[in-house]
Amino acid sequence: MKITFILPAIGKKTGQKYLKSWLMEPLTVAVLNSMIPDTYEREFFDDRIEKINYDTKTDIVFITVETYTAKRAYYIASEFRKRGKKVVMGGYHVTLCPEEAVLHSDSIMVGNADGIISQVLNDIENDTLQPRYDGGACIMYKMPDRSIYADKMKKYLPVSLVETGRGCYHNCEFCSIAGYYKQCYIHREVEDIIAEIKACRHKIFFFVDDSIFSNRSFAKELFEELKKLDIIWTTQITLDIARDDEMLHLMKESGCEMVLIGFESIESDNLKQMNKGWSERLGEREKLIQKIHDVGIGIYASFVFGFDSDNEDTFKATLEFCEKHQFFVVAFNHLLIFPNTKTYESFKADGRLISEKWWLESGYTFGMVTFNPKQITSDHLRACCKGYRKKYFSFPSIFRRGKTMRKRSKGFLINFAYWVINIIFHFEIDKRFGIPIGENLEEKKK
Ligand code: B12
Ligand code: SF4
Repeated sequence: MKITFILPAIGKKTGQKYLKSWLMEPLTVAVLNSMIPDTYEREFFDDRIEKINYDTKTDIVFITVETYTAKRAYYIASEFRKRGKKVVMGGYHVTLCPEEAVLHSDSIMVGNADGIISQVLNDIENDTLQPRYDGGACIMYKMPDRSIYADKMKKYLPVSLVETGRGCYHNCEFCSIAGYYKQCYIHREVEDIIAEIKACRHKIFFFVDDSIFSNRSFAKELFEELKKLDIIWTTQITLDIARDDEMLHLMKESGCEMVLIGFESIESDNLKQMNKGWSERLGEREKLIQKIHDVGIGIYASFVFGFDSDNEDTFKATLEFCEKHQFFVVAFNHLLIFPNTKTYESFKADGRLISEKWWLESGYTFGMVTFNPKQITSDHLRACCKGYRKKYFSFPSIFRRGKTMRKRSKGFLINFAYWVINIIFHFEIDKRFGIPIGENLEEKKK
């Protein structure tokens, strides 16, 4: 029995390569691969870097689907199905939009595969594949099997992705994690995580968790163990962690050099609108940021624009805020209305969606705003996201921040990473905006 894994790409501009900053190792595939018994043959096509052989001899095709890759995933599925192959889909988009994914596959899996994949495999072997499986929220694997993409490692950024837990206790209305995990949080065993880290190739780690501090005693235990390893790491956090001095120092001592914080907005009304008012209630935002910087940890600050209080003044104020704090990097994204989130339902009910299924729309490109904002036009919102990103990633700003970075952390690797990442982001702004979703992926050279 042979399984073919596919990671579909978002899209690319004609003749151009896939966006470099998106080229991280596909942990999802390594995790799924680890759940397949040794007796199975397997292969993997990473649509971002190579052509898919639709004529490959295989018994079953496993496709992982995100909202941005759904259009491409459905195309790939149709090519395999035309050739008589069975297709199973899973992942974020399938979980959020099962009624759509089911139309394009022989079977779908909603939720995590960990506890249910063996049943799917049994059903495939017995020719009793069900149209839908529900894996719920769980995390049960020990060691992802990265051998599935060992031959492609050179194409990926030199960062190892490791998952320590899943889910998040918060319930921000625009967030797919909230839609998928419904405010639950689960984590792996510390000893399994440490064994995995030791087996990884790179010294820089991205813990892909959305909320590693949901269980603080687990986080502390993990960081104490990380201290014994010579690695540097980053993860996503919420600002409240900066209130815990002991935790902050432990993070730094264990190798944390940068954290990603979803500030989302500096406007209180926006935060209330997205049900992230709690982040403002923390108060002392400036003081907490300063504390993180003082221990020598950089911040990747992420903002979302397009909520009801936003206009160009919000962009100006946000840029000033970011320049003041000299963040490592920033993301100025427009609000993405992901399906099956509360934001989706409320914008739909108010008749503000320009397209209800933007992810499948022909002509939809990356950066296009798919709803009507209250205070500015959708085109203006898009132009501001691009324009203000350009200001932050202008060379004078990169140099200014580079000097501050050097004072904040003496580590060679993190300072080197600062320059590489900022320069990549500088050149990627024009490349990123306008990428046609699901297009140009059959080109010979990727
Ligand atoms: C690492 C990461 C990235 C990396 C690279 C990802 C990659 N594919 O290589 C970077 C930083 C580049 C990135 C970029 C982006 N990302 Co991202 N990313 C993540 C993150 C943090 C971890 C993904 C991961 O590895 N998870 C671990 C694996 C094991 O979990 P999993 O994928 O859920 O898989 C399990 C199940 O879903 C299921 N399953 C999955 N696939 C399949 C397939 C089959 C057949 C079966 C049976 C089961 C199954 O089984 C698995 C095991 O239980 C997630 C959030 C998260 N915590 O998951 C966001 C996330 C996936 N990203 C997201 C987004 C929006 C983006 C961007 C569009 C952001 C942007 N504006 O630029 C880009 C798009 C990049 C791209 N797709 O090429 C969203 C997607 C939302 C959605 N509705 O689709 C997420 C969920 C974040 C969020 N908070 O909303 N991302
Ligand atoms: S805190 Fe972050 S991961 Fe958690 S629900 Fe809010 S946006 Fe999503």
